[in-house]
Amino acid sequence: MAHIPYRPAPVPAEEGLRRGEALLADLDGRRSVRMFSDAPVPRAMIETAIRTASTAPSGAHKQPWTFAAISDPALKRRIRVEAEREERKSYEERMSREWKDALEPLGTTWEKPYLEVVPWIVVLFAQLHAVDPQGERVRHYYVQESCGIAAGMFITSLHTMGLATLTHTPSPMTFLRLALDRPPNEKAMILFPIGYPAADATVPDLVRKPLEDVSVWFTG
Ligand code: IYR
Repeated sequence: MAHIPYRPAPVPAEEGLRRGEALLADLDGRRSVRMFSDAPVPRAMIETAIRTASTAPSGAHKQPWTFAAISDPALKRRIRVEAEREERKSYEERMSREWKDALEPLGTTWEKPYLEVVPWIVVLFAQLHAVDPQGERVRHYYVQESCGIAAGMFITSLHTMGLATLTHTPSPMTFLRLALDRPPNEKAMILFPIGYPAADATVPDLVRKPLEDVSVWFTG
């Protein structure tokens, strides 16, 4: 592949820090939301968030992701019914006492009414490998890492547009591949309900770990 010059406009450190602090303040205000408004969200905003996510770095630049965007009410209903069927089994039979205790402060249950309230659901599928036009398997690398980074950038984009979401992982998620008719090389990784938060939405009063608890420094 040809290499081309990369000359982003220089940012003086002071200005850079100011920008970083502004982004931090904005992202620190982001919360995972489970209470949504049914107010419509323009398709262009979902497209922008997907295009933003797709700028993420990825192993060997394979961009091993597919974002499935759903606004069809019948499909949202099906996803809710099937997600709740799995979640109910998880909460009642599969999750350990320790796991349920860890979730208790968040107040989550197997019920997911928001899956039908939101104007959009986006499912992030990780492409475990690709298939070329001759039907040959093409390897993908660091698929989980690449998709994880893309997911973070997707969430950041939604937040900056004033939208709310939740990283929802109904488990197992195989029903999503079937419901959305995706090929066997794609594995559902995260389901994002997307919309504006409900006017009376509440979120758990959680606290983020301070810098000292999330970093170690080696400065010589
Ligand atoms: N997937 C379930 C359970 C759940 C698990 C974790 I870890 C969370 O942080 C939140 C929920 C659910 O969506 O309810």
